[in-house]
Amino acid sequence: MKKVLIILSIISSTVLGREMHLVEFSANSPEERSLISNVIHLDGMNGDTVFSMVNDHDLNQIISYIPFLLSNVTTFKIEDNPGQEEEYPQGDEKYYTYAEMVEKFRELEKSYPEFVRMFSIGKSFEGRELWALHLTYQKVKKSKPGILITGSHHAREHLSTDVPLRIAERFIKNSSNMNVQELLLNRDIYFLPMVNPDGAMWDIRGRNYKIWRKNMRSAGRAAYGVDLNRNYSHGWGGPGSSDRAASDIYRGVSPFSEPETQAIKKFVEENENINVLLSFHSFSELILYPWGNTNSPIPNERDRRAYERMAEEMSRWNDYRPMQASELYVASGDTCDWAWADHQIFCFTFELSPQYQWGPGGFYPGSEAIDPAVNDNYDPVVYLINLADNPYKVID
Ligand code: 0X9
Ligand code: ZN
Repeated sequence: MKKVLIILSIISSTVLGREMHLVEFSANSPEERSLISNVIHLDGMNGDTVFSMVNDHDLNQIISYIPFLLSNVTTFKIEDNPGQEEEYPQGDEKYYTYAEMVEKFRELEKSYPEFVRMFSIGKSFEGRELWALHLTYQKVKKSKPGILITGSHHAREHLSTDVPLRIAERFIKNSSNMNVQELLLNRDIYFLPMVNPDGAMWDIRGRNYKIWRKNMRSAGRAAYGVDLNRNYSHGWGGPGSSDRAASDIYRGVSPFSEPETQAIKKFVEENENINVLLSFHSFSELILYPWGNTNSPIPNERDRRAYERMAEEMSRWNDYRPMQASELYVASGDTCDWAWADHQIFCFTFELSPQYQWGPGGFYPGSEAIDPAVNDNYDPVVYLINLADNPYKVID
């Protein structure tokens, strides 16, 4: 019996009793940042200092491979999970849990049946439905250009669920507005606010944040998780991703090895009308576009001009900084590299607010961060919905 208990506590300690380390580096060039992002994932930067919250495994990797860039380490104890309650910690209850999101979808579908439909694109690793909203007048049957807007590939980036969900809600409630009417008649608009519901709900379980990033794929009984934003196919396995399961940028055993990314792949393949994709993440206030896995720009000048113009226009509303994703750091297997390379879908990653916050707090900016982030990003989303018929119209 004792033996069983010891084994169980070892297994659970790999999931529960964790330490996370705030590591600081001095690195002022994209080259130096990419040296770091080859080993771990980066969370924020301020001038020539960058930082990341890493687990034990990743700290060891840093010490082995890039000790010369390391300037400081502060260790945080992640509290053990005291219960099963899937609710946000006190003060943050305004954020949508998975159950609340499903309820909200039901309510919107019921209130606006002519143009709101909820549907699932598949199931997560733990078996949760991956719920999406389809906004379009169902009775108008013609081919319509499509757009997909996603959130929470990464578990701890909860704001990236609330922003698309609340933007969808505002858009629906604005349906008497002429411009919104027009778009509901002429576009297929898809919102998928929680790509990684297992990870997101694990991150809040017991009302304790766990700074969890990946999905909940497990080896035996211990979750190690796959970084869903390293699991797409274009350039999979390249720089800025890891083949080690314990790494926070673990890419999985093969491209699309995860049910969550597989479901997105299948959905996009089945809906060839999707021309634009927006993937919400947090944080740093950035607008990122391909490529992310190489410093080379995308090859065609016309495409590049369209991307740059779109990013510039959107930054006027949200004041986020536009850049090629690899300029932040090089990372392989992300959503946008795949969407662009395999489907010629104009794809942006938005890193939401805050622009900068030292330590783990950037992922948990409190409920007061929700409304400003929704306000800042409503117009960029409507702009992209509009452009889905022909993104090149921004330069033609
Ligand atoms: O590293 C990521 O997956 C994204 N940042 S996050 O802090 N939300 O994890 C950025 C992905 C952008 N793509 C590349 N830099 N390749
Ligand atoms: Zn992210």
